[in-house]
Amino acid sequence: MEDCIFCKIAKGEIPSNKVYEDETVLAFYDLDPQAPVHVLLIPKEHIASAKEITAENSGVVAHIFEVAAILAKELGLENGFRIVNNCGKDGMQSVQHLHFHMLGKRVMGWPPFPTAGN
Ligand code: DGP
Repeated sequence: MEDCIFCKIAKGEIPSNKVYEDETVLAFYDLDPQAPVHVLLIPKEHIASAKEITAENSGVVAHIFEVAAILAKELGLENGFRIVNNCGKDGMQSVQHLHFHMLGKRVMGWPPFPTAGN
């Protein structure tokens, strides 16, 4: 999709520090890491958010989790990791292209939750 930063990264139009790539999935380091290991996993196909996952496109989500398991071995996350998806405005999603944060080597309390205000 035009003007989508992660589509541009998927096409190689914007550089990224890649850790995994195949025909449908790309994984690269987050430029604003919130953990000692912070990788983003994205479908190359433009899916705007988790709200747009359907029976037709959900296969790539399963594949993303297979890739996460591969990366866990490669990146030394044998003690575990967190997978986080922020969806929509209330979910504090800032890039409108489906992505999963993979956080390793211990981080607690991210993402921050807004206070209820009451
Ligand atoms: P979210 O808030 O869940 O939409 O997270 C978007 C993440 O994307 C955020 O942690 C920063 C990261 N990010 C944004 N632009 C770029 C970029 O151009 N390159 C890389 N590597 N990461 C980016």
